[in-house]
Amino acid sequence: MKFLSLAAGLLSLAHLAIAAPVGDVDPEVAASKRILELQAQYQQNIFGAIDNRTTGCTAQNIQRRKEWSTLPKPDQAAFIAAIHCLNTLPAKTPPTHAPGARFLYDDFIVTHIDQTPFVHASGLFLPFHRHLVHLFATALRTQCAYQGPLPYWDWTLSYTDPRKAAVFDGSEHSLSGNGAFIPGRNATEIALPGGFTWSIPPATGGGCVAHGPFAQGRFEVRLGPVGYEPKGPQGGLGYNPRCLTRDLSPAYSRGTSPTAVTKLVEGCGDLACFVHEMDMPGGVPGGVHASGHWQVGLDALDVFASPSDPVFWLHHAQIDRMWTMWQGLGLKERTYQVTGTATAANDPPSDNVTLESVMDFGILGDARTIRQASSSVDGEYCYVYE
Ligand SMILES: *[C@@H]1O[C@H](CO)[C@@H](O)[C@H](O)[C@H]1NC(C)=O
Ligand SMILES: *[C@@H]1O[C@H](CO)[C@@H](O)[C@H](O)[C@H]1NC(C)=O
Ligand SMILES: *[C@@H]1O[C@H](CO)[C@@H](O)[C@H](O)[C@H]1NC(C)=O
Ligand SMILES: [Cu+2]
Repeated sequence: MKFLSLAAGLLSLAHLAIAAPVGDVDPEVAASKRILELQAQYQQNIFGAIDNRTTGCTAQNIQRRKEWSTLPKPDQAAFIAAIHCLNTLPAKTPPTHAPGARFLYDDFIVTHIDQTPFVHASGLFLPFHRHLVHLFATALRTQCAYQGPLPYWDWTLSYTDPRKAAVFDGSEHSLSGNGAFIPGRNATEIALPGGFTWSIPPATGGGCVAHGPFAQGRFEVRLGPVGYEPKGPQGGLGYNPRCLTRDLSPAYSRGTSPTAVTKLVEGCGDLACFVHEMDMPGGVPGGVHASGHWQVGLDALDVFASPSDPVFWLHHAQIDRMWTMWQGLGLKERTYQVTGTATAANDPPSDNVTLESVMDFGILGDARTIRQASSSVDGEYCYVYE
């Protein structure tokens, strides 16, 4: 691991030297441009692979996932309405397992809580979350008649301050904005996979989300917290109704800068580097995955129950976009790579994963192997990021 991170560091230094020539080119501006080029190359490779197909996933039927701000306004409204809809249909989770699960939306949180010890900081992280996002997208469509593209949140666009993100502008066409500012709060000590804790200092909010579709009174969080105090009853599976809270943090949004993305997507030649760079760049917790959660704050900080905040789905679509782009820049060699073990931070120790390693989705659906979740166009998935 040490050797890998050193190698990754050297690679990324080499990259910076090329991307920031003598002069005053802002490396973040250069990296933003580079991401567009990488995105175009990835798309070209994907369409090159499926162009001649007449069955399965074809250039005609492929679903296009879009950045929130480019989603047409009626689709934004329909997406928000579909999330509210999932919060009115009855849960399938038996009350004996999770007495706090009342609605279909909660089923997703329960599976995420139950699987957290296996699917974070492990070889199952990327494939598990890809399939979870797919199941969520499928539920929006089949249970709640959402017809539009699945949105993602490109946090590089607002890396200087998440309060500038379209997804958080607080309007009826956003996922609501910041939590109300509460002065004098303490840091939140969060439990990370593998028995680590991490201290998240207070930022610009801290209270209930006050405006928009998920404001207090219009949206309820019921499960958790599991990953910080005060914890919810019954290991976070009990009934703990409360408002959605956020604490948007410009300190942590720096972790999702354009250069963080080019380092990850362009700087890594194998999946071991990619996963390490995504979660522990330089051996320190952080990276674009954690920084996406930490810049939102509070409910989103809970490694177990973070799907409570609807932005979870857009963040994880963006994480999946990173993996999909990386795979798409080397489809043949990269699509079916695996790395890591099947437990968080390998605690307790477990075997290295293989393509046949199985992931459990609880009440949401049948188990899947890593192989089944590896390609965005060869198996049951058929989507491209625009
Ligand atoms: C698709 O078909 C064209 C025309 O027949 C051919 O030139 C090209 O090599 C094919 N591409 C793939 C990926 O099979
Ligand atoms: C902050 O933490 C201290 C020490 O644990 C505690 O005494 C204090 O009440 C806390 N303040 C708030 C606002 O929770
Ligand atoms: C698991 O993978 C690591 C990293 O590739 C390797 O060093 C180790 O030998 C593997 N363990 C087993 C039991 O195969
Ligand atoms: Cu997760």
